[in-house]
Amino acid sequence: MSDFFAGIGKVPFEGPESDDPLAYRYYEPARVVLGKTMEEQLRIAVAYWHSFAWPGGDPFGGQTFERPWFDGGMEAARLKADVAFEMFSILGTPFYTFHDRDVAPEGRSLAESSRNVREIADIFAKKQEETGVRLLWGTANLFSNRRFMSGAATNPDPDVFAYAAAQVKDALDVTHRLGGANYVLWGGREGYETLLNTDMKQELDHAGRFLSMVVDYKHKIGFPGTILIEPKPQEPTKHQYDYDVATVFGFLQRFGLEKEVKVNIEVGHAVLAGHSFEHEIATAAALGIFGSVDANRNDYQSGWDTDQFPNNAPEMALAIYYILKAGGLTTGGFNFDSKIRRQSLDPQDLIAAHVGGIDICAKALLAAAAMTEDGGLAKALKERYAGWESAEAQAMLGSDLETIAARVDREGLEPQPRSGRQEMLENWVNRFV
Ligand code: XLS
Ligand code: NI
Ligand code: NI
Repeated sequence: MSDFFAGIGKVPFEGPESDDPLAYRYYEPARVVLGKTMEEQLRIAVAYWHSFAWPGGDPFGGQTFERPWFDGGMEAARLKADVAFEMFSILGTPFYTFHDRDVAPEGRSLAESSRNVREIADIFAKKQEETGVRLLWGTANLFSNRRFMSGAATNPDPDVFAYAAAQVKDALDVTHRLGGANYVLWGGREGYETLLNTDMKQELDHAGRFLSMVVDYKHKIGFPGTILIEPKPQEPTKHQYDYDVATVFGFLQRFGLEKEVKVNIEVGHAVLAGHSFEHEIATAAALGIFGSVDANRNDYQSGWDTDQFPNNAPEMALAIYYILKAGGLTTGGFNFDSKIRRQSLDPQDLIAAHVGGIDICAKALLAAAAMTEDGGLAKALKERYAGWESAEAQAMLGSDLETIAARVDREGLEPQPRSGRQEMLENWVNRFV
C-alpha cells in the first residue's frame, strides 16, 4: 500500500440523500437495471493517462500536480501502478485503460520501451488477478514523441510508418496478454496542418493499409477483443482524417474493414465535430459500428477538447437511451477520458471527480432505463413511420421510378404534412431526467 490516498476509504453507495462528496448517490454496481447490473450496463473504466500521467499543464504553464511518481524512472512507474490499482479499489470500478507510454518510461530504443511496458504489464497481470479489475482497452501513444509530429501511419517518412507499426504490434500484444476487451486506435496526428506539404490521397491509402495490417495481426494472434477507431475532427492537427463516425465508416468501407472495426465515441470529440454525443452514437448504431465510449465533456465556449468530467445527467441520459436502443454495450464500456482541472491538486479531487462522473452516468442510466420501459418515445417513433408498414409501401422499395410515378398519377396522391411533435417529445423526455 502506498500512502497517496491515506485517509480515503472505499467509496460507499449512500443513496441520493447523501451529502458525502466521496460517496455514490446513484451508482450501485449490483443494482439490476433492464436485466443487467449497473456495473454490467456501464462497464466503467478509469483512464490511466489523465489520472496518473497528466502533470496539470496548459499552453501557458507547466506542471501543477506534484505526484511522487513524476520523476519518470521504472521505480516511479511501479509506484504509479500501485496507486492506480489503489484508486480502482477505492472507486470499485471494474475496468481501466492505458497507452503504452502512460505506464512505463520511454527507453533509448523501441525494444527498451516495450520491455519497460512488459515489465509493468507483469505487475498489472498480478494486480488484475488480485483485484478482479480488467482491462477495457489498451492503445499505443503515436502522438507525443517528436518522431510522430508529422503523423504515424500517415507520415511522409516510411521509417516512421515502420516504427508506428512495430509499436502498435507490441501494444496489441500487451493488450492481448492482459485480456483487454478492445484495442483502440486514436489517430492523434493522422491528419495535416497544410495541404501545401501534404499528399492526402497517399496518406489515406497508407492509413488504410496500416489498419488492415492491425486487423490481420489481431487475427493472427487470436486477440478476441474489438478493434476500435476513435474519431476526432481536429486537435492536435488542423484536419484529422477520422473526423467523425460517418467519415470513419466511409474509410472502413473503402478498405473492406467495416465488419472488423468499430468506433470509440468520445463526447468532446462529437461536440468538436459539430454533432451531439447521441448523434454520433445513433449514427454508429445505424451503420453497425457502435463499439465503446469515452465519457467526458467539453467546455462549450472554448472550442477545445477540455476533457472535463461529465456533469450533465439530461445530456448523458439521451446518449445512454440510444446506447440501450442499440442493444447496450458488448465489449465496450464507459471510459473516463476525463481529467481534473489543473487547480484540483489533491488526491481527494481525483476521487471526487470520478465519483461525480460515475454518478452522472448512473443517474442517466436510470433515466434512460425509465424512458425505455415507459416506451412512449418508441411508440411515437413507430407511429410516425407507421405508413411504411403497409405491403404497398414496402413493395414500392423494390419498385422503380416509372412504376411509382404511374401510381402517383393513377391515385392522384396528395400527401398531407403531419406535425413532428418535437416540443411534446422533449417535454416527454423531461419527465424522466
Ligand atoms: C485524445 C483522445 C485520446 C484517446 C486515446 O483526444 O481522446 O485520449 O482516447 O488515445
Ligand atoms: Ni479519448
Ligand atoms: Ni479526447
